[in-house]
Amino acid sequence: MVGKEEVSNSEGVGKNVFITGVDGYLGWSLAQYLAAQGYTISGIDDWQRRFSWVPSCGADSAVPISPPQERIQAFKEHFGKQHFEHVGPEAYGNVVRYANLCSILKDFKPDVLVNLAQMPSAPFSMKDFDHANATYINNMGTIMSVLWAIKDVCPHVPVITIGTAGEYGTPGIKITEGDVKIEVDGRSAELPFPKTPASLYHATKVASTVVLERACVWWGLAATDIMQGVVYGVRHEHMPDDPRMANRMDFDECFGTAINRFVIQAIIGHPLTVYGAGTQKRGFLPLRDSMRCLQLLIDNPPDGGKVRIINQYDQVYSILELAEAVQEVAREFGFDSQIENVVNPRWELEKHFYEMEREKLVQLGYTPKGELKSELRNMFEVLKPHRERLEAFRSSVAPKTTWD
Ligand code: USQ
Repeated sequence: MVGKEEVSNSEGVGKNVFITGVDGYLGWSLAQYLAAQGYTISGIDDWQRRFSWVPSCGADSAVPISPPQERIQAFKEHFGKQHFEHVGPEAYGNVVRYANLCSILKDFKPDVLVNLAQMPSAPFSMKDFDHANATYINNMGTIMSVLWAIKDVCPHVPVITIGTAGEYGTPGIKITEGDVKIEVDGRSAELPFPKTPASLYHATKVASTVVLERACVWWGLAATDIMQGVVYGVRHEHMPDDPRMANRMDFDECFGTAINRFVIQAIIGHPLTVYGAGTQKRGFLPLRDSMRCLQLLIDNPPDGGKVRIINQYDQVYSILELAEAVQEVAREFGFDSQIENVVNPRWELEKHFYEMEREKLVQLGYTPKGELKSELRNMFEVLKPHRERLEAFRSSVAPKTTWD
């Protein structure tokens, strides 16, 4: 058991961190990352990803994850006094969430709130009206509940929300971190960086950014909005070696993201599905870096009254470069994988300029390492033993959702 006293000398030790979406890919990972270093965690989740969204795509997590109650039990065994408040599927609905959230926040008295409760898939959001509408209602409803609950219960508590680097699209100019400074009639002025979101899902993030920015101005909230790149990986160094604590990792066409999908495709002998020419570029970061960055932002809250925009990624890669790196590492593990340039199902530029400022996290202590191949090796080590299980979900891997 990891005791609270014996762990880290982080500035955050003793902080109460409340996580919405605590059962998800980032949420469950963050809960463990922080608890192992002495933070006290509480969280909430309505389990839609686990019981509804991913199963509706005919898929499941690549690594089996334990039922919620077993997870919570294991968490308590490993980390002691930290606790969870889960909201079950019967509590869907924003009003209920708001009321629940208010009473939980009054009870838990957080020092920081991290909002990860989002439907995070671009293809899922572009399937049809019902999926688009469900995405909109969920993602906007969550940010609404979180901001109003913070305002009404604990307005001095900093809030961190996960936006996405996909809010920017590929604008053809350097993406800055925060406002664009311009000159109007000889005076300097600031405009929000222009956004051209890549999907309806990404558009809900743009809308959330607008609402968050206004909440800071209207109510003086202290908020951080993270424009995060694509996260990959399955573990970090603070996860106990206990299958009950395993983190989910998706690989289906909707909830799997590029690198995670390529690794599973290599393991099950499916061609690596590079969309179009694969020359499109994005910022990527390993799961452990995402956690480290979140910790730095939790430990260093901004002043109230103005939203802090953070660009969060490790390195920029083209999709083809990534597929080739996965192919190379797969060979070390005995998999001979093929790359297939499939017709791009998305509305996106394939040839474009891409440069994104990332200064604020580095100033806070983040060191981007660009250790793609060693992270890939970790992934193959963890995921290779699940090959047989993964085969069963093969039909969920190929892209089917198109933007038109
Ligand atoms: N791609 C492929 N083959 C695949 C899957 C994806 O070539 O099998 C390409 C896509 O066309 C796209 C890129 O990889 O150009 C990234 O796609 P993705 O599915 O890995 O990620 P995306 O839909 O952009 O969204 C994900 C997360 C989101 C996060 C965002 C950061 O779901 O929450 O914030 O990555 S960013 O990509 O910068 O928008």
